[in-house]
Amino acid sequence: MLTMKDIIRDPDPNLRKKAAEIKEINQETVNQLREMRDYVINSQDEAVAEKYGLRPGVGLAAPQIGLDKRMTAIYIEDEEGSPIHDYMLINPRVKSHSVTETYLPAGEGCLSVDEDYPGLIHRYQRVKIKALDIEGNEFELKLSGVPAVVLQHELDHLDGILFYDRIDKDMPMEPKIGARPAE
Ligand code: UDB
Ligand code: ZN
Repeated sequence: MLTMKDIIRDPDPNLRKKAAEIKEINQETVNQLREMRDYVINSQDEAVAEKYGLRPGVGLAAPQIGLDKRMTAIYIEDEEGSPIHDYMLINPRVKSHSVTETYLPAGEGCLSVDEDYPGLIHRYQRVKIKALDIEGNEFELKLSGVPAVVLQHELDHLDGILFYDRIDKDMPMEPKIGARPAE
């Protein structure tokens, strides 16, 4: 089971590399991706999170556990605790996105970043990606708003980008023209 000690922290150089495409989806890769999903699910279970000291997360990318692989798990529950977004993505790539941008009004954090970086991170309001599932089948995923923000945050990890790289140094709290807060 993955815990916080498995999650590598900024400024570890592994977080700054472009992760490698997955050539063959073998059992080891599938197991690793399932473990990543399990981390996110466990971390949102109050009892489990408390017991193991897990920081509640909505997504985790392979480079965050030191793996040089383009894969990520996202798991988001609604208010009642039912999963509304539950994805394991292999070799995800953006096919198209909106012109409109969005942002989380409270800014972002990261399981791999212990420091606070106040400021808005502008991301696309809608994104369409293609990815492979654990069986190697290609599928398409269209997300908007908060889940789209989470997805783009995780995709950034695969390219060695951290959220604070995207904060405007001169006007960190200023929404860009036309950008709307994520819902
Ligand atoms: C998170 N959680 O999991 F919009 F209900 C963050 C942490 C770093 C604060 C734990 C989070 O944003 N939860 C959240 C957000 C919402 C609504 C809600 C819960 N990540 C995942 C991460 O670091 N992945 O690499 C950071 C998020 C910042 C924006 C998207 C992902
Ligand atoms: Zn992150």
